[in-house]
Amino acid sequence: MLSFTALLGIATLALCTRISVADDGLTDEQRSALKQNTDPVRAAALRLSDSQLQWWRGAKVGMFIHWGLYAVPGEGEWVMHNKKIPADEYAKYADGFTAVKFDAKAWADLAQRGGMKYAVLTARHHDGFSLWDSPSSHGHFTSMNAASKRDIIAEYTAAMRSAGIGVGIYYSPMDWRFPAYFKPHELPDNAQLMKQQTYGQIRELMSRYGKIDVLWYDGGWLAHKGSDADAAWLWDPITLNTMVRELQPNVVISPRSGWEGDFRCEEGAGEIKGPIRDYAWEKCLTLGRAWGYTKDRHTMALAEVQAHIVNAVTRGGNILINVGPDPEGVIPPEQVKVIEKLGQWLQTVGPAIYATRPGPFEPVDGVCGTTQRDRFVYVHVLRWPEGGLVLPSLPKPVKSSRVLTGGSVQVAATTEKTVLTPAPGTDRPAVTIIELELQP
Ligand code: FHN
Repeated sequence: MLSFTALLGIATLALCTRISVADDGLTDEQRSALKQNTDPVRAAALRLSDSQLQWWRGAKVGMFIHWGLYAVPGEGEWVMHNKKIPADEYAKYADGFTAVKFDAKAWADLAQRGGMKYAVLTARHHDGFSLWDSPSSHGHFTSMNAASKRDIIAEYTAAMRSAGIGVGIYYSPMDWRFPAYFKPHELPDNAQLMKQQTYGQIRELMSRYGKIDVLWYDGGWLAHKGSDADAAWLWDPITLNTMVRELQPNVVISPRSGWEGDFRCEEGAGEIKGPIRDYAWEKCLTLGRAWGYTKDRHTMALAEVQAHIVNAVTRGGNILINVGPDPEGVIPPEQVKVIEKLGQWLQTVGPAIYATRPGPFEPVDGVCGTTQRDRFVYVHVLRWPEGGLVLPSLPKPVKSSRVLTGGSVQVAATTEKTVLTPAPGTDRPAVTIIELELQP
C-alpha cells in the first residue's frame, strides 16, 4: 500500500487556534504533489451513515492481530515475498502452524483488559493462507489443512462477540501465489482466478460467521506498485462491496479494496500531526518490529502508544494497535504487558477518550490537543510549554477541574484565555489529561 501523509503541521507553540483546511487535510500544492492515482472509486450510496458509523467512531481503540503461516519462520508477514520463497516451499510451513495454544477467549479477554472495543484478525494475508474452512481458497491452503486443523475464524468471531468486542476481519484481495499478481494484464485468466478467490472468500467470511462489524481490506494493489485504486479495474470494488452490503449491511469497511470505504487509513509509527480531520479515520500501528510474529522481542513503549492514542483522538481518529501471535497462537508476553498497562491507563482516562469528539481547539503538534463530550472539555498535554499552556477562552466558565492522570494543574480561565500551569514538581507522565467541567 503506497500511502502519502503530507499534512502541513501548522502549530503555534503555546496557543491552540482553529485552522480550516480542505476536507482531506491537504493543501492544493500538496495534493498536486501526489503522483499516484490515490483517488479511490467513489460510491456514496455504499457508505454507512453517520449514525451507523457512530459506534466505531466512539470506540476509538481496537486490537489488530496479524496471525498466519508467516508466524512459523518468525520473520514478519512479508517473509515469503522478501525471501522469494516459492509457494510450494512456503506451504511446508503448514506443518509448523500448530495453534496448540490458540485460545480465542484469552485473546478476547486481553482485548477487554486492554480497553479495546473492537478487534481485527488477518483472515488471509498476501501469502494466501486462510484461517478458516474456505472452499474458495486456491489450493485449499487453509488452517484446516495445516497442523492446526481448526477453523480459527469460527473460534475468533464467537469469542470476540461473546466478550462484547466488535468483530473485525482483515482480508487481502491480492495473493502472491498467483503469477497474475505480478503481471495482471499479461495473465488475464490467472487474474480472473485470483479475483474469483476474493469474491468467493469474502462471501464466505460475510455469510458464515454471524454479524461482522469491521471488514478491513488490505492489499488491493497489483504488480507490487501503485495504490488500491489503481487496481479497481480488476477487483471491481463497487460490485464486491455491494455484495458485502447485502450480506452485512452495517459492517464498517476500510478504503483498501479500491473503493473509498467508510473511513481513511493512516499507517505506521510516525507521529500523527496536523489539524482536526473532519472525516472518519484510523491510525494502525504495530507493537512489534513487523506486523506478523518476529523472534526478536522489540516492543513499542507504552508512552509511545499513549501519545499515538492522544494524537489520534484529538484529531477525530481511531487507533488500531497490532499484536503478532507466534505459531502456537501465543501473543508475545511483552506485547501482552503493554496492552494490559494500556488498559489500566484507559480505565483512568477513558472519559477523555471514548465517545468524545475532537476540539474545541485545534491540536498543536507534539504539544497538546483537546477532546470534548457534553459539558466536559479534556486537555491532553504531551509537552508543557514554559510558563504553562495557553488556550483560547472556553465557551462557558469552568465549574470544576481535575487531573485524570494524577498530579495537580492550576486552571486560570477568563473570557480572554485559559491558562493551565502544572504545580512545581508535579508528576509529568507521558500525557497529562485535565478534565474541565463547564457550567451548564
Ligand atoms: O502489506 C501490509 C502489511 O503486511 C500489513 O498488513 C499492513 C497493516 O496495515 N498493511 C500492509 C502495508 O500497508
